[in-house]
Amino acid sequence: MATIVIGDVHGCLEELDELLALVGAGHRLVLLGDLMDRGPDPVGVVRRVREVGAECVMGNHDEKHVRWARHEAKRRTSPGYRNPMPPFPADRAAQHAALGDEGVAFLAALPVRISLGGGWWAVHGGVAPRTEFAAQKAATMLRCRWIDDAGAMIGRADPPPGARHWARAWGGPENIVYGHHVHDLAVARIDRPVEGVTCAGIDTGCCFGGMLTAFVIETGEMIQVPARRAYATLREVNGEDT
Ligand SMILES: [Mn+2]
Repeated sequence: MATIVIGDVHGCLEELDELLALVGAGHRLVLLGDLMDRGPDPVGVVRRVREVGAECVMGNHDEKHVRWARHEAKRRTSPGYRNPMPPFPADRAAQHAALGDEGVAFLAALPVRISLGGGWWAVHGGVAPRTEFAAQKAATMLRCRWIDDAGAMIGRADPPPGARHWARAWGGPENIVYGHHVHDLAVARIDRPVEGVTCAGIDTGCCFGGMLTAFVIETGEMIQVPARRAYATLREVNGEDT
């Protein structure tokens, strides 16, 4: 039995099913979140993840559906309350409706980090390099991409000149596998920021026509399935956090 981590699925159910068939049964499966949005069947992806008994960390897109549901529930019980979030576009709203209360409850219960053994942890986005792993904030683990010279997360969409990706500065000792940031549409990114510490970025942009990537913790092997097609355009994706 291996521990196999799967990158951002974003509704790409056919590719997920192909990858699960390649991987085979009997392994510990951990998804990196962002099951929702962009691809054709996010609700089917949520169903499949539950069917196969996979674990999953929460992604920022999953969290957004949870937050939307909470605001809408409050609005229904308090007619004067206004949902402060920008409305979902029509396709996203339809996916949200199809998710239902039970699907929202499933997403709401997802942890923001999962221990994988062997000194490895899974998070969706990243960590702030000068903060110890146990003290990382949920918002950072959900969304971090770029950091400033002090090692703090840069919250803005477009990184200022000189910003670095957090994985190039993480001091460990934990090894971290993450999604969220598409470094490349084909090749997963491996950083070894300090001796003995590995960060593996395995979101290879399946929903943008790239690859769905699985990473085997024990061996470092990557198992990939190409996207059937591009379901969304990559424009600004690495700066878009909403
Ligand atoms: Mn994300």
